[in-house]
Amino acid sequence: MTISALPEFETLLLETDQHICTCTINRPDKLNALNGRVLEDLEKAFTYINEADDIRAVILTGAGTKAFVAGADIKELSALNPETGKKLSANGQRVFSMIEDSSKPVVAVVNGYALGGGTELALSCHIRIATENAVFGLPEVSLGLIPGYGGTQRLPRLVGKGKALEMILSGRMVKAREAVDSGMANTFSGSKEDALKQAREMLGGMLKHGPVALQKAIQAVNASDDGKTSGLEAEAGLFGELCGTGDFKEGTSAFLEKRKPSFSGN
Ligand code: DAK
Repeated sequence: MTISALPEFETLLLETDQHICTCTINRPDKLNALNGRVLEDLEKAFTYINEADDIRAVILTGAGTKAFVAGADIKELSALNPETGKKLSANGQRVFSMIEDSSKPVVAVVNGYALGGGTELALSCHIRIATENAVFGLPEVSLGLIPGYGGTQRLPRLVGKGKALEMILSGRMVKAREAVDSGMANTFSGSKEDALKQAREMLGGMLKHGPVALQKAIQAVNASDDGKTSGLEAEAGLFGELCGTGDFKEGTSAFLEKRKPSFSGN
């Protein structure tokens, strides 16, 4: 699919520039809290992004400078019962897994509060850049809940079980430097503008490489989280698939012929 016009959403803004799509969660008056509509829009947006040939990478951020996402919408949460709670959790998990499994690199620019579902959303992205005012945290226990959008699984993989339990059981807020030191965020920048610039530069560097290799690298790393298949088995299978691609032939030939590769994505 090639891009004609970007789709429009009630709660998201999509813009593309040089094959990088910036997806902004846009409920600034509620600090971009995740309600059902945001989840629905995210699912549609990522379905579109994953299929759009002209989009090769994504930046996910929140509108304004105060919050990335201040959590699941507490008004909606308060009305849940066991049945609707389980359904909402499964629904959110599906959307967040779709982001994690995207074949295109997804960088979260975490600008301000990323609490509860906001931290969980950032954790489902491939890379996190925190602004200097970023605040992460999983305060669900303070609402009598536990993280319901994958936080109990993704956080320990990044920071280790002990640190994850300490954060989840205390519900305490973690500032940008601690987030980077613990491995929760990859790096931090000053302002949101600086972080967006850094994300674009980082993605620009990645996009010089063959798209198939980027896609398989994401798949292989994600396979290490999957209890069903052996990550090493998945890596070997994906490596083998890459050896049959034009990008592999072009990358190796370009090196041997001392020229820059020109990847076609096949
Ligand atoms: N939900 C709804 N509205 C929110 C919100 C939220 N999470 N966070 C902020 N807002 C709204 C405020 O109500 C306020 O709206 P108005 O009163 O102006 O109409 C507006 O955003 C501005 O917020 P504040 O006036 O509170 O702003 P402050 O600067 O004073 O404070 C703050 C910023 C981020 C410290 C504060 O807003 C705050 O504490 N927000 C709540 C943070 C939080 O606890 N988030 C929820 C985490 S728990 C599950 C699925 C998912 C989850 C769990 C289970 N299953 C289905 C099982 C996930 C849970 C969570 O995310």
